[in-house]
Amino acid sequence: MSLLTGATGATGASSPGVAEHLRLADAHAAQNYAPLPVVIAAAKGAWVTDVAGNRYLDCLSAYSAVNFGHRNERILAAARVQLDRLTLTSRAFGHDQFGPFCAELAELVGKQLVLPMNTGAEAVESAIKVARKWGYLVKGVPDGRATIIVAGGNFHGRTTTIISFSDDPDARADFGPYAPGFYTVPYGDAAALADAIDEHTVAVLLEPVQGEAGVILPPPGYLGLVRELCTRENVLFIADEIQSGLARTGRTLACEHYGVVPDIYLLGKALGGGVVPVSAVVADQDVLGLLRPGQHGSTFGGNPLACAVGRAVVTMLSTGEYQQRARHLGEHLHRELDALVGCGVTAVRCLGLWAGVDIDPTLGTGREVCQRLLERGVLAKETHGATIRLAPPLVVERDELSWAVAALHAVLTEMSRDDTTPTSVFLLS
Ligand code: IF1
Repeated sequence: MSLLTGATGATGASSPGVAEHLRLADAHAAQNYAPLPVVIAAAKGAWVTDVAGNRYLDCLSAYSAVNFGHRNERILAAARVQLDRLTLTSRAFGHDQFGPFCAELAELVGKQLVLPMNTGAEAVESAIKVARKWGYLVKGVPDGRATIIVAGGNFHGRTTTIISFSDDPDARADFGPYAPGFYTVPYGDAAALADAIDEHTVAVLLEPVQGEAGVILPPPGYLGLVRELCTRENVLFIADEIQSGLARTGRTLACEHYGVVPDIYLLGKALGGGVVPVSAVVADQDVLGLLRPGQHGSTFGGNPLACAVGRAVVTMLSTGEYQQRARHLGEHLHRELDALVGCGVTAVRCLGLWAGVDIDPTLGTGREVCQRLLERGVLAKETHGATIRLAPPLVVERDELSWAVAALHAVLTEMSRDDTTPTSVFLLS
């Protein structure tokens, strides 16, 4: 079946116009990314089109910020209505989208209060501030002594505080002095966490599923033990669902898979529908109720356009249709990826429509695989080393997933032939 209409997956850099775009970006932008050589000009649903008219299946979704598909009609409609009414007031004044957005998001998540922010990192930073304040005002930790425990392999954003507790050398190097008050324990090790908690610990901050680490799923029972430890030791459990949340894993929140309710949820990315930055800290009165006027804020946090888009996202999530799609299509994706184990793939981790695929490092790097996938019309991004993450928009179709996995199989077979070490061609059974 030809899934593709129009040209597909040419080597982007050679197409007319692409080279000029890449030259301008190289000449005038800070080089804090090394993007694949593709210049996207349009998108709809799960597909993007580059400046030369080549189409690609998006298997990154802007790191799960485009869960509902590029230019989702319901989200765009909500944005267009709001654009024609009111876009920004600051929170010095109220506006008619704010209360409804907070009420609807709180209900979706099952908490009482919402602190709307913009980026994921802002939500993480806001949660760190609120957890520390809770530690001093409620738990009785001596002022300035609050500590927060994080997991090795974490990714929570790029601010100077957040990279202070990153163990990724690229994210951390040369950005000191580093913020104090954070301790790192191995992800998945509840005993290490129990040993690390002391009278100054105010919170444990975890991704329920570690995205950038390679879609690392928690060991059975781990998150339940984290919940028990936090409850027993009077410590806040903060779940960073900025990448894992909002239907990506087949549930509204990844924590649901593990029967765990954290004290604080962090949301972002897809909360903005792939249109505007929207993030939020969501918790109950006993935590977020501690904030008083003047103690925290943001020019754009909770702005009318963001709230209108966020309301459309919450409404779409309230039916469960996207969660169901992610579950059912994710089962299909998982089955198809599992068939590649032993054919250039060494391991697959999958939860909903979110997969970490470990490539045999003797074949090449994740980056090389993604470069070759690009040439076959599939956009994907490596995490680290030889691991690629697949996170297509949840509107993707079953046969498109099969087509993308077939492209991965073809790439791995091609790389095995290119490889100097003698390996058999990967024939699917
Ligand atoms: C980049 C990674 C992913 C996140 C979680 C907070 C944030 C993120 C679990 C901060 C953001 C983004 C940031 C972007 C690429 C991407 C990323 F590769 F960096 F690590 F997804 F895995 N918590 N992740 O995943 O949210 O401030 O960006 O809105 O910085 O390169 P943000």
